[in-house]
Amino acid sequence: MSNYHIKHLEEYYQVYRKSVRNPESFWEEIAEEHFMWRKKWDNVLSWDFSKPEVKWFEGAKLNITENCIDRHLYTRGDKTAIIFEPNNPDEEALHITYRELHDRVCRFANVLKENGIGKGDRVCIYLPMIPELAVSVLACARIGAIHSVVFAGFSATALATRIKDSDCKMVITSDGSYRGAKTIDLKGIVDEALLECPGVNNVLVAKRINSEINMQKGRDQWLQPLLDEAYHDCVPEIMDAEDPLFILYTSGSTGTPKGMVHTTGGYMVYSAYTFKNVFQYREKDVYWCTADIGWITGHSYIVYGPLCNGATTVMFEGVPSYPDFGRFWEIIEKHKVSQFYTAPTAIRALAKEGVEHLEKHDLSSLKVLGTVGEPINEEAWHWYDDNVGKRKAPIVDTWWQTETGGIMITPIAFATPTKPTYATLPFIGIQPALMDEHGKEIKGNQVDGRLCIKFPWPSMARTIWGNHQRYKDTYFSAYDNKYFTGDGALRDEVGYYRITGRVDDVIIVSGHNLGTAPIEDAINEHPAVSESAIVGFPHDIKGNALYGYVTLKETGESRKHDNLRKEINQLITEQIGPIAKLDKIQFTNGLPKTRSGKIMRRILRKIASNDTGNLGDISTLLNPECVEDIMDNVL
Ligand code: 6R9
Repeated sequence: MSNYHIKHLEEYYQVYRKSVRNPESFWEEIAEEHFMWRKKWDNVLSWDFSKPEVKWFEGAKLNITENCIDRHLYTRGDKTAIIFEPNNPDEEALHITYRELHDRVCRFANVLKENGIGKGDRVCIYLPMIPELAVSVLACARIGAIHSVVFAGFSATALATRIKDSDCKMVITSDGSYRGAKTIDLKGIVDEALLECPGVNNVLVAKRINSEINMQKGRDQWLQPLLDEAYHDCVPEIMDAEDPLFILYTSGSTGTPKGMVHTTGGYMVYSAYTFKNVFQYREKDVYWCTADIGWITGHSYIVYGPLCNGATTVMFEGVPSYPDFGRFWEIIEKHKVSQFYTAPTAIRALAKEGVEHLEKHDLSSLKVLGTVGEPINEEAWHWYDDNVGKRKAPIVDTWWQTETGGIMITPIAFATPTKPTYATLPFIGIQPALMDEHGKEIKGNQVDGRLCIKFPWPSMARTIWGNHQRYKDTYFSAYDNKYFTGDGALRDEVGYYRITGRVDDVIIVSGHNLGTAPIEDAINEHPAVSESAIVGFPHDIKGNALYGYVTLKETGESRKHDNLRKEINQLITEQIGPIAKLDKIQFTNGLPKTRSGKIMRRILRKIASNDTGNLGDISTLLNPECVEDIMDNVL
């Protein structure tokens, strides 16, 4: 029985049973057979969810970039590792072989070292989807520096918060970025962020758009001349399996973003093993994940998972709508993509444009389709299946999180029969549980509850940077001895899971997790605003859009509401980024509150979604009278 390339459902069940009956020997076998270690582990797993503390492959020594690059050099040196497809289709795509990738990563690693970066230092990467992004991530890993990639759509304030939280010494950025027909002044954003970050004394700048930018003497350096000068080989730093590999921030329901810390050995094993099995990657395949490396999907399934398997992975700089809505299909045809992994929000946006764009392109290379980021609605699922996969390519609806590091509940392509809107079965080694509100596990099928995981898996985040207590409180305190995901789920009659969405105050807009608190904080900074509450409401393309209820300080505010709306969205854009802008802003005289003063978002959510048939008991509210007023003025 092969643990890789599981071929049918029965084999899945066999391997699954093996993986949960004896997780340690199962993962030990995978780790031994498929990876390169400088020293084997003393102990496969030790764990205690009450602390919480989890260690995989303790005592083992490795460097993940040797697994992603060096070990392929003999057998796949001339194979393309990364295909870079630029924003502008007239610019030539770049094919970077494994040998070239080795050269680029080593040079970059040497530049980092020459600039004082060493093992354990944090480096913030704020780059568009250009090759330097993947290369800088790997260069950090090569020398044991901890990368913290910040999505290049975040604002200066959001960037500064993240740089400061993990005390980054260096920022890697570019002069600017292309986004469809627009350019974005990334370096300007970095300059603004760094006004607040005295700890950063080194900025490396990649040239992408050739714009005039400010280079601060003694701090900023152009990257390319340094790379040209650098030596083309770099001995990898030998890391412990439990040494941190990266920090990646994710929004919480309250407070500041959480810097999830992922470690080296377990993350490598799990991201690589899931990649190969879920997508059934074969040697000649070209795999394309449309995510940005600024999100966990890009970390695990553009960079680490594919490269560890010696795959060819596509990096796309642009957007699905530029120069027109046929761009994705054009790229699939051009590079003969076999596995295509995208988000429901992109599928809905493309479906809205009709099928004429699709019909112009040959998509016959596609074997497997994937989705991730939010629940996929039935209509979008069928559109994807009928028009993109022509009902021949299985759809893997992969549920997972920044915190989980890798795919957790998913079909395995060709092995697991798919079912629209269902993420289907737990991946090998994953032990889900559905919990009721009293903290009891709900057994059996045809049930729903809150989704927890009962047993550690290799790529789980180990802590929140600088705040282990928050890690414990957020994920391990709701239920005894279980990891709580924040999602609700149901289990159907055959044991398939369907994720029903967040049960906390995180709202997923176009696949981006947004916490309500930071957005409300931004709004409340407007001098005219007294209080605000944000909820999600269904949106055709984005999945959810944001609806804000805002109360103003003086009744009879003389300024025009439309101006206020603009100013509020401007504040949000400055503090978080344009992805968090509100679609609708309703000014109200009050917000419904419990007697303990908590805003009842549940009611506001129903009103915003036009679902006011059953608002539940509102008589216990502190101010039930405001509900009617809000309903009368709903937008
Ligand atoms: C990988 C990623 C995590 C949250 C997660 C859930 C939602 C992700 C999903 C899905 C339904 C899927 N989510 N995949 N919901 N079906 N296939 O997206 O990580 O950005 O941390 O988001 O996204 O709510 O809890 P992250």
